[in-house]
Amino acid sequence: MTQTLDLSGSWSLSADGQRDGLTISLPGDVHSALQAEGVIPDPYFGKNEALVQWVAHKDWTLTRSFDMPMAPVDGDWYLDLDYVDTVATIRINGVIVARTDNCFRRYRPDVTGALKPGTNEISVTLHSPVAEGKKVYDAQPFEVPWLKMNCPIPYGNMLRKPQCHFGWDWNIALAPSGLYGTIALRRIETARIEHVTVKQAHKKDGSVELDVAVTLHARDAGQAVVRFDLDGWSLNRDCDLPQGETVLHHVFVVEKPRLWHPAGAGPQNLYTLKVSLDEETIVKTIGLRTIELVTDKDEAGNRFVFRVNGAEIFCKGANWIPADALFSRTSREKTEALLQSAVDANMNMIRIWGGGFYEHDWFYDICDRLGLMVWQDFMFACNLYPSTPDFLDNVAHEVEYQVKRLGHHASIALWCGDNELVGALTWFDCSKKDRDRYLVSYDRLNRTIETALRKADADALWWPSSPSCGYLNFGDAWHADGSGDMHFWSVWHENKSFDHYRTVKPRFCSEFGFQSYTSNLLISQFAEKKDINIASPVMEVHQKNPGGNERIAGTMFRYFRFPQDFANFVYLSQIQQGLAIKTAIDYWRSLKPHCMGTIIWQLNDTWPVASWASLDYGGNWKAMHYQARRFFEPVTLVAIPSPEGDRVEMRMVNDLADNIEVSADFYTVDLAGARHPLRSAKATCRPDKAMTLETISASEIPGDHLLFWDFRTSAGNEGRGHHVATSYKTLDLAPAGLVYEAQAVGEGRWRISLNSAGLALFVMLEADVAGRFSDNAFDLLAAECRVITFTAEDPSATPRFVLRDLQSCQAVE
Ligand code: BMA
Repeated sequence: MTQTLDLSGSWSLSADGQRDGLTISLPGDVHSALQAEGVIPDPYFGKNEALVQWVAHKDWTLTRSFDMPMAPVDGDWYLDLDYVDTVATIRINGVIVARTDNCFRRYRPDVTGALKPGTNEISVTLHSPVAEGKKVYDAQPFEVPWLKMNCPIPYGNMLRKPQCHFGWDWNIALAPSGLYGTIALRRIETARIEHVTVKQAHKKDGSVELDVAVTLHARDAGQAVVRFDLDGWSLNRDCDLPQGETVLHHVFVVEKPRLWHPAGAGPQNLYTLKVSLDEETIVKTIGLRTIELVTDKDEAGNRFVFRVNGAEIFCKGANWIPADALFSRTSREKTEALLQSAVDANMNMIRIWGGGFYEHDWFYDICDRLGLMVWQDFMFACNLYPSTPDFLDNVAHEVEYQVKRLGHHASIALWCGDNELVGALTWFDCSKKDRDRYLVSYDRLNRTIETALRKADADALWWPSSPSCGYLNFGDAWHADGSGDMHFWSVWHENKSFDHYRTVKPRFCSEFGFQSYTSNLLISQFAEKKDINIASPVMEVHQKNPGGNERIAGTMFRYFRFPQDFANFVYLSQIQQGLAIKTAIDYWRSLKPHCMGTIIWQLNDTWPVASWASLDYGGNWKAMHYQARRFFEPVTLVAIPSPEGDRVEMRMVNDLADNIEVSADFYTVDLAGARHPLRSAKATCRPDKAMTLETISASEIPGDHLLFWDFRTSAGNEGRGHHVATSYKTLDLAPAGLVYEAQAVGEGRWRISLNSAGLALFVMLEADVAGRFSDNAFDLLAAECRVITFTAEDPSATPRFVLRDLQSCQAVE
């Protein structure tokens, strides 16, 4: 007998004043449907964002019919819904069966009474988020403002909906609506499975007890057989079910567990857990591991370290924002490619930032498989929020549902209360004037989240907010570096020099970033030739941080000679971004174990925009991502100049559990690209430590020379770095005589050999089609040759390449 009627697929779409016959494909969003129907232009192109603002001011009704397979309607039926964005009224045959107001909850209304034999009609009215937000706003007992600089569309903080939908300093403001998850009718035989949660207890003898808890919901009392299966090891449990919810436990004992490890620390072993009842089967992948957040006191304050399977892990990663501003443009494959890029650049953690979504189940499955630890924020960001009883009740349900849904994932490392809500208390007049009220209001929300988390999973790791100096500590974690996690924004948002990264010693930096322009290839897809100018209105629409373009250009004046044209400006902005972030990461990694985490703001983009991302919208690597793969290598050698500028300390950084031998040749390079040897050094870096290999005195580096080093490690990697004592703009670089030859070596693959006659810094090849280079943004000295490959995304593409380096990008007479 049919148990499930999947209602995804084509629905009709209508709104007041719109023509008949529009359709939408579910799961999907309204804007994408309207674009596909030719009602609106591509919102990402040119200045179209402004032209599509009306969409968020309307109510959109989606309808379809379906046939009940039996007459009369037999048994009990419910509607299974998640990711409903957001305030919606759902009707079956004209009867209201559900009203939803939280995109982050699941809804399972009983609809038996509304169904009829034969053809039925279901409709979902997605109410205007602006109008619905305003209703909640008007009902607040006191002013609850949002950050207008980020969110040009108002009232987002009133709704449980991704906060970046209302605009952000990297996002297009569309306030989209849609249904992005399951929409299905299901029949309950005896009962349905509400949740499957898992607790793991690692015993002294090395075994693991896996306590599987199944929550069943029975509409009427009855009997059921529940089947548990762990990697083929299975058993059936007969049980009597009273009406309502019953929790059933089964404990598997895994005698010789194969443990799950974060990327770089060991294999990602996974077990498959299946729980079945009648025709319903829930499948979860389980990684066995212990995880702790170590916050012991020390001289500087309190540590902030993740310990996995007993080993302290230095977290290297980036912040994750939604995969796209519009859901219909996302796909599992595209998201997987972005996460794979994170791991390819030696990252082991992502932070799912609190202004987006709790991601789909499969997202975390990918993270489990890739060994990417997930720092999971609860979805609150940069605003003040209501603390009325109905709002808090809604939040408590959201937290309970999400923690029960996701808590079993080995990748989930931490649950964090919110993004920057403590800071937000200082951003508004009302909360500055009456901090008592707003702090208490904040604490009510924060306490609600913590309590609901603990109720759903007593063992989950909890951190109250990001950034936070610690539990019930409402200090300034943007500048205080002794305890907790830090968001260090002084270089970007306060216009401090790159050196300023070396004035703080974070315990764990969960946000720091520097913007660059998105690559020329993408710009050519949203801008016409006439708009190709750094200050054109189209480019300004594609820059959401007020003053962002000035900051990029102003920083260039500080460090570089100005680029000769727009395309080179884009290139140099990316090199500059990589340099800024490398300065921070090299220093903070060299401080380990004082600092134990560096999470870059941000990994990805939601649309083509100038931003802090290291990946372009669509997933191509910007210069910084190639650099990140190098500066995040498990073993590396970094240059830390002294504040006085009289010496450069060369520090070995080892994230591995073994002694690693590092050997390096130090030399200076003149502006013609010739090497002048200084000396060599070799030493062992102890497991999981940073140690000094050598100190080079500034007096050893002649004027107009750069310090260079080549290193090799017993871990099998090698690398090169350089240090410029002054700034790049002081160097009278000569044309490097750089040439390349590209040769097709198979479907969409190109072998490119590069030759340099002189000194070529930050050599970067660009293609006019999407794809990835085996390496990029590296240095070549006189008479050096390097071979790299390019793999095009579309194997039939015939790319054209452009080659740039620091000298060639600069303005000429
Ligand atoms: C942060 C984040 C985001 C923002 C970013 C860049 O602090 O939490 O809100 O996009 O800065 O300004």
